[in-house]
Amino acid sequence: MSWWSDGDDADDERDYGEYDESSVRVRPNPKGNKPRTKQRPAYANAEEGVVWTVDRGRYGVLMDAGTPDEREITTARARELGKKSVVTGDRVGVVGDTSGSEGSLARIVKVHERSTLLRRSADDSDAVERVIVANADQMLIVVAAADPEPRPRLVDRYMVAAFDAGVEPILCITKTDLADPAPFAAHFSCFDLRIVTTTSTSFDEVAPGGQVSPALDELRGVLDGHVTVTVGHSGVGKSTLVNALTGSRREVGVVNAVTGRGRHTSSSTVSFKVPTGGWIVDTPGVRSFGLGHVDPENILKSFAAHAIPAEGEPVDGIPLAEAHDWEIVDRVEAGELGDVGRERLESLQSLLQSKGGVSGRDLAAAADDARSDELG
Ligand SMILES: Nc1nc2c(ncn2[C@@H]2O[C@H](COP(=O)(O)OP(=O)(O)OP(=O)(O)O)[C@@H](O)[C@H]2O)c(=O)[nH]1
Ligand SMILES: [Mg+2]
Repeated sequence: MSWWSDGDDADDERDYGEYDESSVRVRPNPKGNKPRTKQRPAYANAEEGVVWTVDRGRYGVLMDAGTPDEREITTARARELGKKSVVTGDRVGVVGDTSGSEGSLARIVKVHERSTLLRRSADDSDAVERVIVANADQMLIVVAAADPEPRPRLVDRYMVAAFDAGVEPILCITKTDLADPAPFAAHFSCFDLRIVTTTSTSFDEVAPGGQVSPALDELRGVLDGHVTVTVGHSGVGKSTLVNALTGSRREVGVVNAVTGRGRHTSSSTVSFKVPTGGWIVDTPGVRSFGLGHVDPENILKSFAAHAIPAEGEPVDGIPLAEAHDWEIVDRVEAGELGDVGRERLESLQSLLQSKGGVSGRDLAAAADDARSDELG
């Protein structure tokens, strides 16, 4: 179940800098000759590739992507990388036998700076993070309209993780043949959040009536030009979706009729190229998605930044995105984002509480204090 244990210990961005090429240690040289830089020759010869999967200490790397020489090779991590983790999506420098021929094993000697890093922790009070994927710019939050039952608060969690990572969240509601997705989608109507829906017929390339499935077409449009990581509970249909979009053959599981839970069918994180453009990363479903590593201050800020006021002008003329945390609480309470906004705020406040950070009550008290300051 602990799919991340296939890879390396998660590290954080502080560690990251320590193993950067620029910080190769150069010993002082009393003779004043050129400094000794043991590793430089290896780095200079390194060829560039992208990690597409991590499996038990071996890293699948795609070389020369998009050229006639495109090939998948198997690599291991060079010792020089120290504790630095290598995760799916990493852009890496590779040396050794990069032919990809049977039995060949090359070495990753360099991990390039990441544009984004999506992580989670085991639980909200645990600051140790697990890295899920590097360099993704979109997160497809996959929930099923039914079987398993969707939970709005889990989507809130994913959105917070996405905002924290600098990744754009998109909600995908699958299995709309089993239930109407509209009531679930309505929970997020106060957000500037793109929502796509799919049914089992979305995956028959040609939908009944002879046209290419509009849902699949829309999804391809969403993915084109992006690296998109799927997240969601086991059994929601992530692998089904990835298979339909890319022609991959990821195993799909069944949802237990009694518990309504998936079987944790996928156990590794794998990227696939979408033939019409972009990359999609299939991840294993996890039971919890801890946010112990997220700065509590970012939680309400990202909420405000993506909120769409329910009606007209903001109550006090200042856009919610520019309001203080306590002001957001006040204004949502005043109905600026409707009932849906209040429900979302409550969810985020309980998230803050479970992180042991600022509680909703603290914020409400701050709002009261600020109000009485203003009054007198
Ligand atoms: N009715 C219906 N079933 C679907 C749909 N999409 C997927 N399924 C079924 O849902 C089950 C689980 O699908 P998977 O793709 O394995 O789910 P997953 O999210 O990859 O699950 P994990 O790998 O365990 O995280 C399979 O039996 C699929 O056939 C859909 O749109 N409608
Ligand atoms: Mg799967």
